Amino acid sequence: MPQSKLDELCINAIRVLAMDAVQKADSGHPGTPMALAPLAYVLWTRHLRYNPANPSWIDRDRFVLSAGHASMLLYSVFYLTGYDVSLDDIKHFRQWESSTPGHPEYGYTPGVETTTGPLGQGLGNSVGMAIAEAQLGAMFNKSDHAVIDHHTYFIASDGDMMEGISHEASSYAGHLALGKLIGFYDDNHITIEGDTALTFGDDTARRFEAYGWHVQRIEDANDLDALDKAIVAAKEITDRPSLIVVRSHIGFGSPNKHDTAEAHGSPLGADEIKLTKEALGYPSQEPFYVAPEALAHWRSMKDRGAQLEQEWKARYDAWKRGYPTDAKELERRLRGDLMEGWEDLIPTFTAENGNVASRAASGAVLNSIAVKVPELVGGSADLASSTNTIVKGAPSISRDDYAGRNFHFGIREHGMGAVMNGMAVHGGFIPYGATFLIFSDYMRPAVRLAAIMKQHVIYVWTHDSIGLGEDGPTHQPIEQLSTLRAIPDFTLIRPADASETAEAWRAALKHKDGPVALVLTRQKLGFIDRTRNASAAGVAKGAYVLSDADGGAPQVVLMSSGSEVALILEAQKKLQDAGVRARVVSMPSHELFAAQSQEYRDSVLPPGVKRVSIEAGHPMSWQRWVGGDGIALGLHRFGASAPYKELYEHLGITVDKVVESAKQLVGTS
Ligand SMILES: Cc1ncc(C[n+]2csc(CCOP(=O)(O)OP(=O)(O)O)c2C)c(N)n1
Repeated sequence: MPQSKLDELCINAIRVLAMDAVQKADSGHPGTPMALAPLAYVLWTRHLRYNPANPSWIDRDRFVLSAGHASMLLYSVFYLTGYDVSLDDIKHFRQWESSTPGHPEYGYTPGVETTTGPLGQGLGNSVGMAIAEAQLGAMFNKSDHAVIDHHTYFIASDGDMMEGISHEASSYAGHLALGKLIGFYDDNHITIEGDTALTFGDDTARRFEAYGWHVQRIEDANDLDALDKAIVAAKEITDRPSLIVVRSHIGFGSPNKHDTAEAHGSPLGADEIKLTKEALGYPSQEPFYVAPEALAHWRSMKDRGAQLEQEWKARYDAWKRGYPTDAKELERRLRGDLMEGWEDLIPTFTAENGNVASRAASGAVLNSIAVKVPELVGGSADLASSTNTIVKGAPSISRDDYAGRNFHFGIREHGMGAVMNGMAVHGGFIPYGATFLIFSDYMRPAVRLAAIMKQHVIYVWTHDSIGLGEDGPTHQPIEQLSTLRAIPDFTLIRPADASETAEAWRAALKHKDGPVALVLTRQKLGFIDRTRNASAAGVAKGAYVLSDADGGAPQVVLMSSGSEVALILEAQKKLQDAGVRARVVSMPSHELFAAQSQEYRDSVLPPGVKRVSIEAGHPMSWQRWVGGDGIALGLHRFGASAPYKELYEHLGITVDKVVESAKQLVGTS
């Protein structure tokens, strides 16, 4: 189909809005929206199934702008097609509390499916979305009804393709043969420092072919017909993901800035915008002008979208009538409600269980509750047997069985994190992903985004300290606990025994507005007798008095988490023998505790009573709780390769150190 005058006006409207918004904001990225305007036009007017009036329609196609800096491409399309994004919002691009932030942010702008900007993440999220679609489809569609049946599209730039995460996610997508995943690679040869020839010689098309993707090439990003045909072909390929490599020219239309790095991330300037509008033959120089006939055509997408959703709704209703139990279950999952009675399945641990590593207790809890939490799906980055994250007897997800709940993410921690985020924002799942705590570093950019988006994902991070022993300093986390605790809207729970581990899972599943990490031991932990100590239910409040001082108000508070709680229990006894009344506080989660009332916090940590904390990690995050006159014991050095009991002794994570510090504070040393 040749480009008509109307097509041209519609496409140039995107270019103009992008140029003008960036110019007004005096910052932003005009070049890529200008280059990709034709692709957006073809996609949003001919292919993408969406309803601007209902951005949360569950069976809509998903679109992810992995090159998040090109956000004006999205915002222009949202305004033009009639999402709840006004021209005024476009004029407030990048301003305080506007719905058009610098990079697309989940929850801020109707239509934005996920937060992007850190390059590569969006690509990873789209793989997760495509997995979620395939899983829900496999679980809920019937031979006569496809109620979950949509595509996931993404646009990736050179930067997305250079980032390592693109390898992890695309390799996994190829392996799973995600046939409804369709990506566009914006091959414009330009990054911030200049021509990609400076640094990037990959044959990206062949790279994706090697992953098992179907790949097409388009030589001219302005060729609507070629774009249209390629998308049609990509949709017809159902046994593999598709990549369409689109040769484009950044800043297209700008006489002096097209094909330059300058067009990437700065306003074109008033003079250049004038020249560009002239060169494009745009009917007006007025900023933010959209020709009425162009807007009318774009806005006809509202009717198209309403009709698409209506047709789907009719199919959905028929399915719901035929399969009411399935419908009830799908609707529950999409609402994010947990199934009634799931908590009854949380096991109770007793002295008979003996000493149990918290990773093993976690595996037992997961396996007990799994049947009543079917939306809890996940796995590990090739550490299933070490992290105890397999649901026994359940099938694994594969290209032949998308309904399998056990995931084998492969040794792709970063990709795993991004896939989990994509699944979570898609809806219908609480994804979990496991690895050693030390390798949380390998997935951290995705973890941070889960927190920014407040997504309900669960990390199972085991081998959580020098307590892992012989594997040595490369595997022993030191700074991880404290630095993870510094992530806003992130909850970390490090349980002290099997009972706290069960409560940690309860808290993790109930905490719906952000990611939760369960931080678990490799080594066995002693059984804490709950008939003599407080109930582990205190985990829900982040910290609780596990064992109070005998014979009067405490003179000192001892605090810890995880494996080191055993040390402070022991220290309490020794102090008592020495005539010092010590309270033992188990603090599995700083964040859950910080969220409690001042009254509760004071009841656990009485003001004026000095405090000692101990944790087999860097003590930075404990300073807040011990205060200026307390002592935070921990590690200021890397660990070492040795049996763990020896390491604790050599590195000073000992009962004696706690006793000594407490005595020092109380003034009896
Ligand atoms: C992980 C990450 N590193 C660095 C950046 C900063 N950055 C933004 S865009 C970009 C590269 C721009 O080149 P390209 O991806 O080709 O985008 P285009 O110029 O085509 O818009 C960089 C380095 C980022 N957003 N994310």
